[in-house]
Amino acid sequence: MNAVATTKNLLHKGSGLQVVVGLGQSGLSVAHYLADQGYQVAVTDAQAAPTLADQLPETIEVRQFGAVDRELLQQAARIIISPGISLDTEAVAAARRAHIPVVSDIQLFCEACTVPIVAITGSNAKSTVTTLVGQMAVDAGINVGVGGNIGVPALNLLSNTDMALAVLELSSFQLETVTNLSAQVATVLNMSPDHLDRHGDMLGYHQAKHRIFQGAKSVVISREDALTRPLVADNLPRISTGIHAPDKGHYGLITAPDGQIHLARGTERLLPADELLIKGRHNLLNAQAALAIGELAGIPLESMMTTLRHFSGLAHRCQYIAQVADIDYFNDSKGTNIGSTMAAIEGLGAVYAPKDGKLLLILGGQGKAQQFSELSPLINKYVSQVLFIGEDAALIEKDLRAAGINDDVALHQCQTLAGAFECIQQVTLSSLSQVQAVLLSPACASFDQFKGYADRGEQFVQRVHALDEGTI
Ligand code: UMA
Ligand code: ADP
Repeated sequence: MNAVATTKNLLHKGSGLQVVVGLGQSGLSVAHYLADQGYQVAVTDAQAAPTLADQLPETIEVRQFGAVDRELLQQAARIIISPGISLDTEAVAAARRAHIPVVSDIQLFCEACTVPIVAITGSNAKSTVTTLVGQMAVDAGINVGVGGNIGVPALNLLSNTDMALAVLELSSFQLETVTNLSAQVATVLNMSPDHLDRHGDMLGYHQAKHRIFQGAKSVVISREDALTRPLVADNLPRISTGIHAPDKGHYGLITAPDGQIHLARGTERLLPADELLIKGRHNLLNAQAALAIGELAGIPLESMMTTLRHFSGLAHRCQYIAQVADIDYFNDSKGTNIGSTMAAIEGLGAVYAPKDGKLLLILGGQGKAQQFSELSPLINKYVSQVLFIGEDAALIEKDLRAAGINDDVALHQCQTLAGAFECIQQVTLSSLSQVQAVLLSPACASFDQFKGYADRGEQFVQRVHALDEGTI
């Protein structure tokens, strides 16, 4: 289809032409939503034949595929951009220079949504906390919609006309084009480097994330995140979370005289950490965040505590799989950056250290140009065996050695997950290894050897079960 010939005759009717850029899940939801509202809609995508094209409403006739169509964008009254597409894409940048508004599906959602919105972002833990808050709402009898970056496009939630609360996981990509979200509760869970290729630097990444607070009616903030705190207006109702004992009305951790760590609200001990099914200090922070968000959204504490006691976490996130020959196995395949792997080592390391136990860590895959040396101090503290797999295995070992790895930490090049399991069988035969837990937390993308993080995690789990059954 010729872009110029097709688009030059378009008449801007009513609110004008709405151009959807990107035909993935969010683009498709936007196209349906706007067409249903009677808008004149056009769609463009860099792919020549996007697989979702046959799911577009028939009323959408202008479909410019094969490149993001500069000419079409220039005719737009408004551009709705997909999160995976950078604002710096040439055609989009030109439209912005021409003062054509560029928004995301989240902007359309928050303008249309009449029920309170809980908005959750952060570098890590978004899906875990979003799911937990959603489950807390369900268990409290609230008709809740859960969506956003977690996988269900936000606009699809609007089809539930009985929805009383919307819980959204939001990425920095979705937030960079959102104005005045006006969430009932907004939070930035934590910040560590990620997506710098899109945002330029940490400042740009922070700025995108912090848009979540625009117009917020209440906030949950982390006492560990010094950068977020000053950005939140003083007069907003707020609840904080953190690793230390909390002030009145806030959440934190209290260590009892017997050494047991408790989740706490003010001076009230809510639950011993041992009674949570999700393990690791980072998950204690996630539990606090969910409780604080739920409290500000009006969910009763007692009901939330019941949900929390039963929440076993999401697959592939520090997920306990099984105990085989007295060794616990954890699948943290979603640990795809250094920040998440540090949380996993620290969180699980602290569980086994008091029992003189060490971790066996499987690292590696596609390294995304990260500095793996940052992992060395935690490895020295909590890990006795590191097994490397994947494309960047040698590079990761080099980084770790350059930063200094203790002599009592053994490093093994295993190439594949199969190789890693052979190594596990040898290493764990020796009680000298001190290994009490095996942790797959690769700190890398998986696409060199797997279809994605889920495939990598599933293959790990299959091997653990095979080990248990004695079939490998
Ligand atoms: N496209 C272009 N030009 C480009 C890039 C992409 O035309 O330069 C087109 C592709 O050809 C494709 C479409 O855009 O047809 C894909 O759009 P998209 O990448 O925005 O993907 P969606 O299917 O719309 O999914 C998006 C989120 N994806 C991204 O942010 C990359 C999903 O998050 C989200 O679940 C979904 O919307 C519903 O809200 C995924 C994700 O990876 C899980 N998120 C990142 C993360 O978690 O780290 C941020
Ligand atoms: P996201 O949706 O932000 O990617 P997930 O809940 O899917 O977050 O978890 C992604 C990774 O981050 C997993 O490896 C998980 O174990 C780790 N993680 C979970 N909570 C935290 C936290 N509070 N701090 C750091 N890493 C975390």
